[in-house]
Amino acid sequence: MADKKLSTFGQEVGRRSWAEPWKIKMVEPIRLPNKEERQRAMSAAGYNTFLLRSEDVYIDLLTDSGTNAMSDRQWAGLMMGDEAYAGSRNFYNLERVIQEYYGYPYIVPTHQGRGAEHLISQTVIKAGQYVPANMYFTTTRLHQELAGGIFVDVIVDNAHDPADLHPFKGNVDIEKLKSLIKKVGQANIAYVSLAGTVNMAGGQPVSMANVKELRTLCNGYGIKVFLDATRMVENAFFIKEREKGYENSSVANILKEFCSYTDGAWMSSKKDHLVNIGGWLAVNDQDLFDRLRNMVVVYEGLHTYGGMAGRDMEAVSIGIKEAVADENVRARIKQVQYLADLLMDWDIPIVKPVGGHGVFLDAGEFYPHIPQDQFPAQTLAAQLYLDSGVRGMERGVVSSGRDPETGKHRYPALELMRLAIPRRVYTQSHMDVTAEAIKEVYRHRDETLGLKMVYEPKYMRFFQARFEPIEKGAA
Ligand code: PM9
Repeated sequence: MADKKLSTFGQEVGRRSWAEPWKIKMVEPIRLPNKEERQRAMSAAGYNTFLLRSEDVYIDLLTDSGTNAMSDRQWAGLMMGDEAYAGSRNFYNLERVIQEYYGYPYIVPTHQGRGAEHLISQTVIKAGQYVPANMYFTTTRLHQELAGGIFVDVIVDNAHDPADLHPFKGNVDIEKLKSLIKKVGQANIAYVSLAGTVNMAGGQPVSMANVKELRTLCNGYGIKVFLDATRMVENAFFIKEREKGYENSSVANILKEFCSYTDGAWMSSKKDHLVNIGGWLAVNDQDLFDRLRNMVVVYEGLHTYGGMAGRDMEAVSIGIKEAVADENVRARIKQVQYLADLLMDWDIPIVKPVGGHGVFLDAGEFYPHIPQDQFPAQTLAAQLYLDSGVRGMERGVVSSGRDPETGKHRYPALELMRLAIPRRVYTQSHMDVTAEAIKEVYRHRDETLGLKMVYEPKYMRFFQARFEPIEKGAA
C-alpha cells in the first residue's frame, strides 16, 4: 500500500509503499460458495447477514469484534493461563497493564463489553435520569435504557452528514450538552457517556480539545464522564494524525492523556486489544469500584476473572501492549483507508472522512429509490453477499430499533452498511476483491428492490430479525 505523504530524509520521493508490521505464520482456508449456494444461504438466513453460517461466507467483514488474529506472543500467553478460581496471576498482569496504559487505578474484568455496560448502567443510573452521549451504540443504549435511563444524543451535527469532512465528527456538541443540563438539572444527569471512536457515525474520532472542554464543563456541574474505550487506541491515532500539537506524541501517551479527562471506562477488548473475547471496567473512584466489584460476582464471575479464563486475560494483557504500538494502529487504519480509497475512486458513496474500524457505505445515497422503511442498508448487505460472498452489517433503521415510548421505528439520519475490517486478518487482495464486488452491486443499484421485515425480536432486532425481498410491482 502506498502513502503519498511519506518522505525520506525530509524530501518528497514520490510513491513509497508501506506494509504491515507482521508476517503470516498460520492460515485458515476460506472458500467462495457458488451463486446457487449463496442464494440458498441468504434465503435461509432471512436476508440477515447475522444469520448466515460463517462457513458460507468468503470474506467476513461483519464485525471487527472478536475476529482479530492473535500474535505468536498472545498464543504463547494462552499457555501461561493460571486457571485458579480466585486470584489468578493473569488478572494481576491485566490489572497492571490497564493501569499503565489507561491510567485508571481500579479494574473489574468482564466477559466482554456489554457485561461491563450492564454493570455500570445498573450501578450508576437512577431510573428517570438522562444519559447524554456522543451518538448511541446499540448495546450501550439498551443497557442504559434497561437501567431506567433516558438516552439523549449530544453529538455534533456534522456526525449526521456522511459527506461532512469535519476531522472529529465524534465530538460532543458542548452547547447541546449545556442546554440539556440547564433544562433537566445536573442532578438528573446520570453521567456523560463518551465513546472514542463513535461506531455508529462511521468510526469517527473525538478530539483531545473536545474531551478537555467536556471535562471542564462537567467539573463545573459535578457530572461524571465515563468513556467507552472500545476503540480508543484508534481514536488516539486520529488525534496524532489530525490534531495540532500531537503529531510527535505516541499513541500510548495520547491514549493515557485522553483517559485522564474521564472518570472511568468500559471496554470491549474484542476490538482494539486484538483478542477473541474479553472486556473490563475501570474507574477512579474507590466507592464506585466497591459497588461494581460486588455486582460483577452476581452477573459475570469472581472479581479476579469476571467471566474470562485466566488465559484470556493473559492474551488481553499482551494484546494491549501490541495494540498501542504506533506501527500497529497505523497499519490497521491505513488498510481501512486503502479500501475506502478504491471506493471513492469509483464515486461509490461512503461516510467521509473514513473512520477507524471500517468503511461505511451510505446506503441512502446508494439506493435513493428505496425508502428507509424498506431497509436500504439491510438490502445492500444482502446484495453484497449474494454477489460475492462478502459479509457486511446493517447500521441503519434496523439497528436503531424502536422508540421505547412510541414503539415506532427510530429513523436515524445515517442509513449505513458497514464493512468492518478484522485486525491482522485480511490482505490487500481481499480488499481489492471486496471493492470490486461493491462496484458490481453499485452497477445494478437501479434494479434493486428493498426488503420487508417478517420477524422482529424484542431486543436488538438487527441480530435476529428476518426479511423477505419485495417483489417487483408489490413495493
Ligand atoms: N460492537 C460491533 O460489531 C459487536 C456487536 S454488534 C452490536 O461493532 C462499542 C463501541 C462497540 C461494542 C460492540 C460494544 C459491546 C460496546 N461499545 O460486543 O459486548 O462497538 O464486547 O461490546 C460490535 P461487546
